Amino acid sequence: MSESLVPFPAVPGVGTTLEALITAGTRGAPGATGEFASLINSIALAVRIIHNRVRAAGLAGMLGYTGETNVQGEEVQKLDVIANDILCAVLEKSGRCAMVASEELDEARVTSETGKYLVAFDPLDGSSNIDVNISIGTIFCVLRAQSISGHLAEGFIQPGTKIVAAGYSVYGSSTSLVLSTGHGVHGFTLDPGVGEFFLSHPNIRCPERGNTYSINEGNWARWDDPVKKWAAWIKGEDKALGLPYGHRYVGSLVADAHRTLLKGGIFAYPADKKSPGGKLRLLYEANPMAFLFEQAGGAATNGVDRILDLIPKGLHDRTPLVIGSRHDVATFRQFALRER
Ligand code: FDP
Repeated sequence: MSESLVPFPAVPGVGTTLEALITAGTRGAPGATGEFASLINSIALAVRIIHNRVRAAGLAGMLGYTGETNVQGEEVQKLDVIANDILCAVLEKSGRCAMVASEELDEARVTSETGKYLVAFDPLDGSSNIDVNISIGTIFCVLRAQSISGHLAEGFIQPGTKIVAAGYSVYGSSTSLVLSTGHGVHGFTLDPGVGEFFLSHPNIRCPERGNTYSINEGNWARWDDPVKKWAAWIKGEDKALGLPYGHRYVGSLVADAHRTLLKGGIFAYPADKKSPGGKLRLLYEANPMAFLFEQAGGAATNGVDRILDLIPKGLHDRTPLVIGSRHDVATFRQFALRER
């Protein structure tokens, strides 16, 4: 049995730190070496450092663009680079991570010859919200290091079903870290004075059905008919069906996903005429979120098919993404299938 497959203790107490829970969760597991716990604690350390930089960004000249564009052709913000460098440096120092893949790196990068794990991340999600002080975050997932045909980087090219842990942080009114190692989902809140993540949301469950939908309505003209029909339906008046749903859209995946995970409802970034393959990245945005939503009893599809079953072709593949309450994701799917 792998050390990552050990459940968290059943009744985590008040004042429980992330580090204590992770360590207790892996202690005593057959074959446990503490490497997985150490890796997760390193990611939490990187998140705490990024939190610190985000909080001071307006004062320390860290806002604005670098003048570069990333592999996706998007303008790179200074904080994107800072967050990426922090994660790479901390994971390299940990010695537990063989390779990293990042939104900000064209290719996967070797970080340790001996590491047992691969980590894919979006170091600072919601870049367009950085300069206007709206919630942003970090998204990551952990896979086992394996070389495919002698290429370690190919280990990233696996379906999301192979993920052993995933999480995201939100740098919002507080800084939270939501994490799953495959045994449910737990939320932690940073006490900035103490510098520790404390368990604040044990065993998060995404409600079976919600009353909020989250989508960039400004893309209406670019959507296919099924998406237009679904969007018209969900904001139509029908008391018996619980309609209309309210609309919320922050424009940072971490923030929109976090609200949807806790309160239920649906977040959708479908394919459209501008982004025919979808906008969000499969390996380090859609897959980690899909893993978390499924672990919390919710669902995640590309509109029709399960996200975690998709086989990536490259590190920076994009996909349409529909996540949320099972009922709401299933209803979206019915609209999508009707016109096939
Ligand atoms: P951003 O463009 O600000 O980097 O990761 C991409 C992302 O943000 C997500 O965080 C967010 O959900 C989405 O794109 C927002 O896209 P739109 O501005 O097109 O709505």
